[in-house]
Amino acid sequence: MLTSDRRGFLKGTAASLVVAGFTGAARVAAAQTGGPKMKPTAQDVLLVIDVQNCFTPGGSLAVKEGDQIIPLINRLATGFEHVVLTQDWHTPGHVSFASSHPGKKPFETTQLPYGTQVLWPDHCVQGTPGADLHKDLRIPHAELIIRKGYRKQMDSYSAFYEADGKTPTGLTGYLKDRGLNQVFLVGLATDFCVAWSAMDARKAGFGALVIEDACRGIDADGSLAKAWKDMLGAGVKRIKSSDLAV
Ligand code: VGL
Ligand code: ZN
Repeated sequence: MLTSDRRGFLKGTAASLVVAGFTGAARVAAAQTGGPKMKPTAQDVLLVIDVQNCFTPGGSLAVKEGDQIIPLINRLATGFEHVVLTQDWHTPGHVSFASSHPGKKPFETTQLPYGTQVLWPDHCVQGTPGADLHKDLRIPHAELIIRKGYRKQMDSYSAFYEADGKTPTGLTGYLKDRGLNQVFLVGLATDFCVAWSAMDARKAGFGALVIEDACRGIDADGSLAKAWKDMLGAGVKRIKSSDLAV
C-alpha cells in the first residue's frame, strides 16, 4: 500500500513515481515486482555509452554479450524525452593502444602523466567502421552524440572528464544549460566507460543511476566488482530496467 509514510520514504528517489493513475491491477503488478516504478521526467537524461561495433561481438575489443543489451536499450530510450549517446573516438596510434607501446600487450598497463593506463587492442579509430554506432541501435530522438578519447596522448573513459580528471568534454555544461539534472546510464562497458561516466556524473553534481541489465562489462582482473564498489561509494544507484516504468 502506498501510504503517505511510504511516499515520504521514497521521496528522495530518482524520477517520479508512478502513483496517480494506477488501476487496481497495475497496483498489484507493481507490488509483485517490489514497489512502484520510476518514470523518467523531463529533467532526466538517458546516457547511452559506447554501443559501437568495436565493443560488440566481432569487434576488436568485444564485450561479451555486448550486442544483447541493444533491444533493451532501444526500448528504454522510448521512455526518455532526452537521450545522449557517446562514441569512443580515438586517433590512429592512440596512447591507450598496446600497439603504441613497444613490448606491451593488450590488457597490460603502463604509467602515463595522468596515471595508470590499461592498454587495449586498437579500437574505435575515428572514421573507421569499428567506431560506428551498432547498426541495431535505434534511437532517432537522441539529441546529442558526444565523442571522447580524441586526444592522441590522453584517454577518456568518462563522458564528462578526460583521464586527467579535469579536462571537460563539455557534457556537464550541456546538461546544465538544458536543465537536466539526473543521468541514467546504459551501454558498454560497465566497468570502464559506464562506471567512469557514472562516477563523474556524481562529481559534476548530477544524480546517477546505472541500469545494470542494460550494460555489459569487460571484467579484466576483477574490474567489474571493483567498479560496482567504487560506483556505490560515489553515490551512484544500481537499478534494473524493471525498476522503470518504460
Ligand atoms: C572502453 C576500454 C577502452 C569502454 C573504451 O567503452 O568501456 N573500454 N575504451
Ligand atoms: Zn577506448
